[in-house]
Amino acid sequence: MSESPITDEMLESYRRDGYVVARKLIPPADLERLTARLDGIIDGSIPPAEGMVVMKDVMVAKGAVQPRSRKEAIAKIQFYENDPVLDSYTTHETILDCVERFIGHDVQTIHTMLINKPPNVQGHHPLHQDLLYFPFRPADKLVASWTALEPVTRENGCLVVVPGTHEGELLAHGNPADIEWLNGGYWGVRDLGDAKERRVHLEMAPGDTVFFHPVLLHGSGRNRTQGFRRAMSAHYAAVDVDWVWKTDEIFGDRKFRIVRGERAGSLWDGERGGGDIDPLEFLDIGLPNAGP
Ligand SMILES: O=C(O)CCC(=O)C(=O)O
Repeated sequence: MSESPITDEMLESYRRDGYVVARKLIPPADLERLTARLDGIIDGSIPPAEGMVVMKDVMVAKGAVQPRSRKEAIAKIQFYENDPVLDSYTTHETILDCVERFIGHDVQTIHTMLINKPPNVQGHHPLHQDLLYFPFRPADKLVASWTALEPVTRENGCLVVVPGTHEGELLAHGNPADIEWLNGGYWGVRDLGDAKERRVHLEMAPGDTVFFHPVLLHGSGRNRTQGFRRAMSAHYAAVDVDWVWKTDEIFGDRKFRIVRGERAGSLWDGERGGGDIDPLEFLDIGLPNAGP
């Protein structure tokens, strides 16, 4: 069996810090295929696959910024799993070899996303915890992969992480003060304590991939350049996780695909809903039944 790209040392650092960066994990030829496909979807020459959500930046949508191209207008693509080229990232053998090291051999994918941070918009992502968005537990059986498609720097809004925060609890999130200029769902942790002072900026080269725990506090800065900051991500969970939210209404019939292990190729068939947790308990944005 070939050696995993995640060495024992890297695994130890993931367990200690809640994240680890694997340098040059995705080869240039694969990155080129992914970015060409993304370019085509963004410029409109490739129609979005079924279920794919191509989102404008909110400042563009509200007319506060005039984009000079379609590429400058689009902030994010969610749910790319029905696009075979983009989805080759989710099922990339090298990514899955890494994911296995963090959460075990039987793996399902639970979310897919691409972020195209254009210039001239607010576009930062407040410090948050991804567990807010997922009904599965235990948290240790979830992991995100996030790959730089081009150079990612402090100037263009790299990811920031707060090492060790994955040892904590899921915290209350809310709207940041500038929510008017941030896209829907960009919630931030309400009480950050000294987390901001402990931030680490993850500058990355194309193909570098960070794996992080769903309780890790992380976010990203504004793109202060006139270029783009594009990254691709997927979230994974072990197959034997439990659904702990009371409801299954938020995700409806979203399909959770098993991509590695004995049942690869089938869908997660655990019971949805009926847990103890109301996801809105952690989201104080004035929604009905959010908060106390
Ligand atoms: O790519 C970014 O700028 C932020 C991504 C992020 O925070 C996330 O995937 O949870």
